[in-house]
Amino acid sequence: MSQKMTQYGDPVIEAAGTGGARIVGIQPSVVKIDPVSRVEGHLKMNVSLESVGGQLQVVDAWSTGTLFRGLEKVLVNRDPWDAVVITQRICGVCPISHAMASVLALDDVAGVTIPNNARVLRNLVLGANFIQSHILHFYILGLLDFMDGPDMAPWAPRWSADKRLDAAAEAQLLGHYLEALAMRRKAHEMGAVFGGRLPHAASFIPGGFTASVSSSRISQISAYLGELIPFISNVLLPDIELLASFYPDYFDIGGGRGNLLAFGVFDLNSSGTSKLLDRGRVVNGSTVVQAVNEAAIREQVTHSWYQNGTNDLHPSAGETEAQFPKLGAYSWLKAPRYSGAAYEAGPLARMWVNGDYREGISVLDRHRARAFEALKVAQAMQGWLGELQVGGQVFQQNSAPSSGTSFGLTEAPRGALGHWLEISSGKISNYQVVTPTCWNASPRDTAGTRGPIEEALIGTPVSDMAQPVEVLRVIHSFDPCLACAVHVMRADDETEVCVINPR
Ligand code: NFE
Ligand code: MG
Repeated sequence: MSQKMTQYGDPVIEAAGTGGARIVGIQPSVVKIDPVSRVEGHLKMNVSLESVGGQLQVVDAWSTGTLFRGLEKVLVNRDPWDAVVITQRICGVCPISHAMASVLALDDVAGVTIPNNARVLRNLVLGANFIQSHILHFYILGLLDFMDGPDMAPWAPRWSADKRLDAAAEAQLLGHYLEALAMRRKAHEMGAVFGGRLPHAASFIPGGFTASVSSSRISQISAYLGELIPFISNVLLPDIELLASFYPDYFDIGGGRGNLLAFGVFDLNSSGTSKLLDRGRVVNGSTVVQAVNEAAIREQVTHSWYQNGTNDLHPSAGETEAQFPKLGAYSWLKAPRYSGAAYEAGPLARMWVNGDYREGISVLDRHRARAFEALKVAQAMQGWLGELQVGGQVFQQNSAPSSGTSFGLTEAPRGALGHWLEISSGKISNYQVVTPTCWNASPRDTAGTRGPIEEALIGTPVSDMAQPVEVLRVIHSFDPCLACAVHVMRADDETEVCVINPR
C-alpha cells in the first residue's frame, strides 16, 4: 500500500521533511463518509476523488469497520452447545444463518445425522429470514440512494445529487416502500411459525430442531408464501426494472474484480451433497465454476487492528487479539482471502455460481440477483412443505465430544458464512466466525490488495464531492452488515473508536 495511515486509520499526507516523514493531515482529496447509514452495524468509507478525463471519480477507497465485535472471545470456555445461542447475537438481521453455521459445526463434531423433518424445518426458517432480509435491503436500505421521497424522516434530510426518478416513479416506489414494511413483517411471522420467537431462534439445536410439525402450521407457511411470492414477482422485481430504466449506467458501475464465492445453502438431502444453492466460486466474472476448498481460506490482519503475529491464519487456528491503535491498520474487520485472493460474497455470487443469473456484475445486477434469489427461495419453500412429515421426528439425541474440531459452512442473506469450532476438555477452546461482510468490506490484505467493496468503488463517477451519493449506491449494493453485536465506543471521542481491554 502506497498510502500512509494515521494510527486511527485515516489516509494522510506526509511532510517532505529531512528528518523522515511526518504526518500533517488527512489527504485533501479524501472524502470521509462516517457513518455510512442504512447498513447494519457501523461502517466508515474513505474515498479518494480525482478528476479523470474531466469526470470526478473514485480513485481509491478504504473500508473501515469501526466497532470491535469480539464474539469469538465471548465463546471461549463456554459449553459447545451455547454457541448456537451466543453466535445468533452477532446480528439481528442474519441470526438464523449464524444458528445454521453453528448447528452444522456441532452436528458434525457430534457425528449426528439429523432427521429429515429437522433439515426441512431449518431450511424453512432460514428461507423466511432470507426473504425478510432481501425485502428490507431493497426498499429500506438501498432504494433511498435513488429516490427522494417525502420531506420527512426517514427520507429527509437527504442528498439531492443525481436524483432522476419522475413523479410517477417516486409515487409508485413510495407506496411499495410502505407495502414492503408489511411484507417484511409477514416474512418474519412466517419464520416464527416453526422458528419460535424471532429474530433469535431457540429452535435450532444440534441434532435437529425443537418444533412439532402439524398440518395447521404447514398451512400457515403456505398462506404467507401465497402473499410473499406475488409481492416478489409483481412488485419487487418490476420495481428494480423501473429503477434500472432511470439509472441504466448502474449496470456498468460498481463491478469490481468479479471474484465470486459461495459456500452453498439449503440442503436438499441429509448428507448435504445436494443444495438449492450450490457451493462454488468463479474468478474474474468467468462462467467456469471452480470447487471451494475450505483449507484455502486465510484471514489477514496487516491492515486490521489485530496483532500482526496473528496474520494469515486459517480460521480453525484463528486468533482474535486486538491491537488498537496500530499504524497502517484501518479496520476492525480482518481480510479473509481464498488462496490469497479477495472474493465477493452474496446473492449475486450464489446466483452466478448456480447459473441462475449471469447478466453482469454491477450495482443493479446485485439488486436483481438478490430479488431473483428471494423468488427462488420462496418457491422452493412451497415445495419443501410437502416433504414435512406431520408428527414426525425432529431431533436425534447426541452430545458434543470432550474434544474435537469442526466447521459449519452456510450462507447468510449477505453471503458465505463460516464458523470454525474447537472443543477441549468439554469446553469451546477456540471459535472463529468469518462473515460475508468480512469478505466484502474487508480492508487491504498483506499484499495490499483491496477488499471487494473498496475495489468495486474504483472508477465510480461522483457528480458532487459534497454529496457523494454514487459511492453509497455502490456500497449499499453489497448490503453490508458490520456485525452489530458488541458495541464498544465513546461517541464523544474524536478518535471514533476506543481501546479494547487496555493492558
Ligand atoms: Ni448482520 Fe450477516 C448476513 C452474517 S453479514 S447481517 O447476511 O453472517 O456479515
Ligand atoms: Mg472473525
